[in-house]
Amino acid sequence: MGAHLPATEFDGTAVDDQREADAEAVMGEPPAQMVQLLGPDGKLGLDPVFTPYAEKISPEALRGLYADMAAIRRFDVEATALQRQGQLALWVPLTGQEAAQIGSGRASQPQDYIFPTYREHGVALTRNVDLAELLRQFRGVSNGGWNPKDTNFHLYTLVLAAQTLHAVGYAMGIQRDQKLAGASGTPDTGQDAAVIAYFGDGASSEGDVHESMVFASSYNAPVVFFCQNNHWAISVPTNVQTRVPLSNRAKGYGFPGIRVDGNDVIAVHAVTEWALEHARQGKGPVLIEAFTYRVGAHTTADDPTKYRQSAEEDAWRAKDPLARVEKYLRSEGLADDGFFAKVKADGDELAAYVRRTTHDLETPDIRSAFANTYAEAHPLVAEELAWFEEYAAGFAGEEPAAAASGQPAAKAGH
Ligand SMILES: Cc1ncc(C[n+]2csc(CCOP(=O)(O)OP(=O)(O)O)c2C)c(N)n1
Ligand SMILES: [Mg+2]
Repeated sequence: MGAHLPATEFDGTAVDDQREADAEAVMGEPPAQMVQLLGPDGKLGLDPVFTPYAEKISPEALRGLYADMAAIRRFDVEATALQRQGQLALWVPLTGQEAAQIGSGRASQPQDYIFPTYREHGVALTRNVDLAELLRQFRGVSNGGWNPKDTNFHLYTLVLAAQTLHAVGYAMGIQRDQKLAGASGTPDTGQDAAVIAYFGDGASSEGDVHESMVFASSYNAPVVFFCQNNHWAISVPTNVQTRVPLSNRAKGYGFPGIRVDGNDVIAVHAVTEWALEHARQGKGPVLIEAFTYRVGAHTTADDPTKYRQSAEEDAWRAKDPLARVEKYLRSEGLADDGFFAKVKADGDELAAYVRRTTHDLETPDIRSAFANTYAEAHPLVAEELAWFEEYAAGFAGEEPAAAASGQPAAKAGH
């Protein structure tokens, strides 16, 4: 007797591969097919279901997808530098995942509602979130940073997978609004809205994901579960999270699961558009597993050299999501040097804007926390504010900043 589990979370990857193969053989499951249209060689392939969706992307839109990916990569470099210079408490890099995020975000419609994790900066860009606002939380000057009602892009959720439940609840709300609108005969402006719930390979092990998929399936909720399998949950590799391809899990809940090349922006866009359409038409949820890779560290507080090989990183760099679009655009004569130079200049301008704005972000008056605790005045909050005012008065005569905040400069960890 005795379970043959890896001795540590880093050990026994080969054992895990074998277990996955055994599990698939026992269940008669073929390995998940991966939808790929634009390969690392920059050549466009065909897919019976998704090519018609890819064909809807005009040359101009494809240049736009490239420009978005380049902009968010440049932003990522700038935010990492700002953290290293002490201007941000923490940064969560997205490099490597640009296609998964830009492709899916650009496939969404303005009326859709997006629930991100904490790494979806690329999706934020597609939803017109001001990227300087996005840094507020990472500077420790806000618990959120932007108003989700303006963009239908929810605040970042750091509690793994919690947002998948919120997303399904929201999707079920859309259904009920539609029903009410139908009964009263009033047009419902959000009628064809759908929801996307982002989560990671590690988060897929959380009970919240299971619960949200059961509810979504039972109620046929208009939600797309978008799992970015970036192969790592901090130091834990995906094959410890699951013995089968993550996309196969959808079968157990009774809805479609699709594995897509997460480094192929065309395929991601096509698959997400298909899935959102499916959800909008009342056909229920879809799980998309975007097969991608976190090229950088988990956060600026992490050192991946402690738990993974550089050869693995190099192999994934060769599948870079931007390089293949550049190859395609150039070989098809759809973009020239002037286009790529403009993209670079725009990226530098964005970086300069973000840097300037971050330096200008002021530490908020802590009294705003009391004001925003409840919608209406509350005696306990008033009592605590009075205590704080007395405490802050003890700093009278000191630096105004210290007196106003009554606390040392914020530090954050993750
Ligand atoms: C409920 C919960 N447990 C643990 C953590 C600590 N934690 C933060 S990120 C992370 C790994 C998440 O990995 P994954 O879901 O694959 O997303 P990725 O960071 O790779 O994008 C962990 C364990 C947390 N934030 N929330
Ligand atoms: Mg991960």
